[in-house]
Amino acid sequence: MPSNRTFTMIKPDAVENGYVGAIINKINASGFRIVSMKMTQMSLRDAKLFYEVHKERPFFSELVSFMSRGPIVAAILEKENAVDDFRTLIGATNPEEAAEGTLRKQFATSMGENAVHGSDSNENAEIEGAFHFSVREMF
Ligand code: 3AN
Repeated sequence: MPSNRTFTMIKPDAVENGYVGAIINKINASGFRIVSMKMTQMSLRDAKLFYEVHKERPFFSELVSFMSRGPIVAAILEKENAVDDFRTLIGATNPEEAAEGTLRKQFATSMGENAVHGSDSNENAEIEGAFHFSVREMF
């Protein structure tokens, strides 16, 4: 995946709360082009694989059960400096520390249920995008 792309998921809490449209609007308004997008649900096994890097963290089992409890919206986004700019748009992991105007400030409820995922490096963006999309689903 080119380095001007990132991967995101609108997480189960935000889907349940009806925030999908508002989040996509804000992503578009912030200059990201949608390369790939779908609504899908991860199995527990999918979530464990996706978050394998966190498997030793104390919150791992809470994280994977949350991420597999309902549908998500997965997407690949394109923009210059996509990974860093998207991390800025989503805000800090803890919504109480997220800056005004960020997606987590507006839509997240807690550290665990924080509405939106954004890849933390170009390398992970590529791995995570390929986890959810085939090349035929990248436009
Ligand atoms: P970020 O998503 O901001 O990159 P990471 O990579 O540290 O944060 O954590 C991945 C995900 O794990 C977070 N989005 C959040 O859902 C969950 N998480 C992180 N820290 C905690 C925590 N202390 N308690 C519960 N869940 C957490």
